[in-house]
Amino acid sequence: MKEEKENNSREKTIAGIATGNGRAGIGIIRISGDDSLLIINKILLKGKETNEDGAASAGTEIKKARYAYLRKIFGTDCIIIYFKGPQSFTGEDVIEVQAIGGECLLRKIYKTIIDTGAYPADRGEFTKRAFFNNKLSLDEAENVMDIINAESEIEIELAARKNAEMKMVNEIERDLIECKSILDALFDYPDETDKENECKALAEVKIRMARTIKSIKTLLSTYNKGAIIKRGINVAIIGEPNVGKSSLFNSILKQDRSIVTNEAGTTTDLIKESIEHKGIRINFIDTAGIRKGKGKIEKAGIDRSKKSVKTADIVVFVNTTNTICGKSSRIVRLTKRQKYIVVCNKVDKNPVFPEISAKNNLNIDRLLDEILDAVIGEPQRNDISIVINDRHKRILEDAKKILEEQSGNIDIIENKITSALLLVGQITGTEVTERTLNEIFSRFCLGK
Ligand SMILES: Nc1nc2c(ncn2[C@@H]2O[C@H](COP(=O)(O)OP(=O)(O)OP(=O)(O)O)[C@@H](O)[C@H]2O)c(=O)[nH]1
Ligand SMILES: [Mg+2]
Repeated sequence: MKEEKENNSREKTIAGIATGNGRAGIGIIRISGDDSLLIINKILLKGKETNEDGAASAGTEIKKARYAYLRKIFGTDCIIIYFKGPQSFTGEDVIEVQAIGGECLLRKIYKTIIDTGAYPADRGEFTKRAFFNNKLSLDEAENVMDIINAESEIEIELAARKNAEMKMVNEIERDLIECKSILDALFDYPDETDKENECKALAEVKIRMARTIKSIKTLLSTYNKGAIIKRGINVAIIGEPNVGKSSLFNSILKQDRSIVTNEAGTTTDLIKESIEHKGIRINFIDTAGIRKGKGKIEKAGIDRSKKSVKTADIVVFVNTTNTICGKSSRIVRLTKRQKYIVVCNKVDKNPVFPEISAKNNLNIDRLLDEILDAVIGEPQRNDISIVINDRHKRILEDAKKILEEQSGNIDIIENKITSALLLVGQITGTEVTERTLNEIFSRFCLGK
């Protein structure tokens, strides 16, 4: 790894637009590497010498680190800050140019920087350099990406609580290292090892391995919940025609999204929209009312309704009475392997069943709370301290598989522990390979 670090093309100075695409008040272009200062000053001085409208800037060079310099580039005000390495994000000399956040302007400044000697940064290259220069650990680098990609508040909270996961993984690594040294002592000093000592050592190793497997299982069990939180909870709204599915959908979204009429069979296709409730994304699907469909279009729509039940995390079954019989019980049967909530709509017409009125927005928030409770569980939701990502899941599954394989032979146990350690090191950063780094950093966007 050390060699890799040295062979890495770190001596190249790189540049990238660090802020997102689209229009914004400000945008930031970042330059990192030994030539950062030289490149920005060339651009600024070029304007001064020629006094042309090209890359024009009046004023002096950038000299002092951590000062905000107001300069003009292409006639627009920019604030330029120089971070002298290693006191910078990447650990190298960094220049940040804060400009007006127009895409065209940012690209024009970026292009000038490249033309003046910088190389376009690869995906995640700034963060990768920060990792190589020990500014970030591997999990902190992954965290940066999780926060960049977060789509709901809860994902940000989860990223902030990542150290709880790392604490557990570090304990696993420590246990495995301890196992390895116990076994190595047996190999290194065979003369001093009698049968009794060997049995004692093996028993200690087995206790630690069992503890490791238990911790791995605990970590793996957090994955599903985390995956649901990341992509949002998928909810299919189903029921007979005209019970008010689309009205409920619109009421939840607080917008007139689906067509609502008093004719049965109004909705013929799936309509999907998401909301955020208590920081968690919920993806709702309005569906065609289920009955013996009349025309081709309605039948195809009903097929889609049925399929959407299968992919949902929970189904909201809309009814207009609180008794489920006949046709409605057939629909409920569709959800037999699924979690479902029955809601009784149109209670404004029939106040005997105090449930939902899509028309009057009655109890909509209660329904949303019930969805969160049923899929994630209210107490757990406040207590989700660890959620592992895809990469960690794959590694831990492999490690668990290796450790769980039965074998009494010391050589094989030692091999298993070594393999498990190599895997766990891909999370903690002690055993990082080029492939791991590429996998992590290629998921970043450009400029990060
Ligand atoms: N009184 C009352 N009427 C409602 C309520 N919710 C929906 N409706 C009416 O019921 C009728 C059918 O509503 P939709 O939302 O189109 O019903 P749907 O289940 O989507 O119907 P399809 O798309 O045909 O399956 C409309 O006339 C709505 O105004 C409610 O809570 N109270
Ligand atoms: Mg409808």
